[in-house]
Amino acid sequence: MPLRYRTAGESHGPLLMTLVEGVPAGLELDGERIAADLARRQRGYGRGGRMQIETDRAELLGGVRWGRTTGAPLLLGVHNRDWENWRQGMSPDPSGRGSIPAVTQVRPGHADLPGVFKHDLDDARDVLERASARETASRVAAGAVAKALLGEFEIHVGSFVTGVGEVVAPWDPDADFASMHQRAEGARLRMPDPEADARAAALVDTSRDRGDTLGGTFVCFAKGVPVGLGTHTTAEGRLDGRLGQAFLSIPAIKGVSLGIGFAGARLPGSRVHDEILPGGVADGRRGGVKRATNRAGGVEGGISNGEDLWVEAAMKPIPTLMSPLRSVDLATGKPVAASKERSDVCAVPAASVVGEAALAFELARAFIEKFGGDCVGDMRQALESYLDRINGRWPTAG
Ligand code: EPS
Repeated sequence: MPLRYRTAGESHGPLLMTLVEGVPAGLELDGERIAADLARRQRGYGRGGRMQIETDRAELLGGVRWGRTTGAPLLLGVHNRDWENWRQGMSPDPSGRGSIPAVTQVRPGHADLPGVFKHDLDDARDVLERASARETASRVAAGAVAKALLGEFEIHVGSFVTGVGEVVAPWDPDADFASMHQRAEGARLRMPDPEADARAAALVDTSRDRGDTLGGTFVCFAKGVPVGLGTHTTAEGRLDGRLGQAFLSIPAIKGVSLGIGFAGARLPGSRVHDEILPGGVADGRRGGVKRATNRAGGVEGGISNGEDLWVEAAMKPIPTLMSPLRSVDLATGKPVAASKERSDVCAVPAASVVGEAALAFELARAFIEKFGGDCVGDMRQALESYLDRINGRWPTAG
């Protein structure tokens, strides 16, 4: 069965639900690990008041018994504490109608305007509640399950922020990603370089004072990915295309590159492609060869090539501005300032944690396609026999 997830629930509704199908049986699932990732998503300098209200935890409501998955669909629920303040405004019961004003002064950059037209609504709250990046808590919960599965096979996912607004930290694509991630964990904006992190924090302060918001860029990576996930044979099976969809479906993500991406388009082939050298790594996941560089980001022809997989994504600034842009009131047709409500100044650090979830989930999906997904033990055997084959075929030359 393919691995997939579905989410439901509104930003200010009672809870966010995540249904994950296709999780193999026999996976030890630690609720604390899921909670830790949910907490990481809540952090970062520039987050708004909502993060003071919430302490996100995922309740395991199905598919896990005595700490282990059973092979049944997983059901996870993240309760919204803020629901207490929205019982009337977000009530499913008609008695709540009119208890809060309709949102009609639609924000440029948010789903408000196209969503109202598409669904024939007269209150953009019916759109924004679901378009809100709050939904990414559900994705992080699903991603934490995927990370637990990948962790069984020594595949580890991490991230770091490479830019916040105009503060861009130079970084080397051949750097040790794990140590970049480690440094990001303790940084205010998840930038591994302390000097850049401090400048980014100062920029967040200035933007807040101006009633403005900031976007940025971040890298997500996976170490230990075996050669051979994804396929060159079909459009929908290509791993790079799938990662593109996974990242671009995260709210506010406007760009994604596999490896050096756009920069590679401006260089000759001799400075882009990663030369193949004899001699694999100790864990033998790339078949007795190694690369001089990793500009491709670990994917060639839609297939993982055994190098670290890495993706850089671009997040636009949050569309809710405290000094609002011009808009039109959909109730009157008159020009107005766009609506404003509690929001973040910058959520790039949070987006990098959501990106980890996107990467982990897509990799876990591709991993299950290749190695089966009924139970962890069968997958382990399938992986071992595959690694024996590729390492036998391509003898390690030292
Ligand atoms: C978010 C929760 C939201 C915002 C933010 C992300 O909470 P509230 O709307 O109650 O303040 O902080 O949402 C947006 C930026 C957006 O555009 O919707 C979260 O949990 O990540």
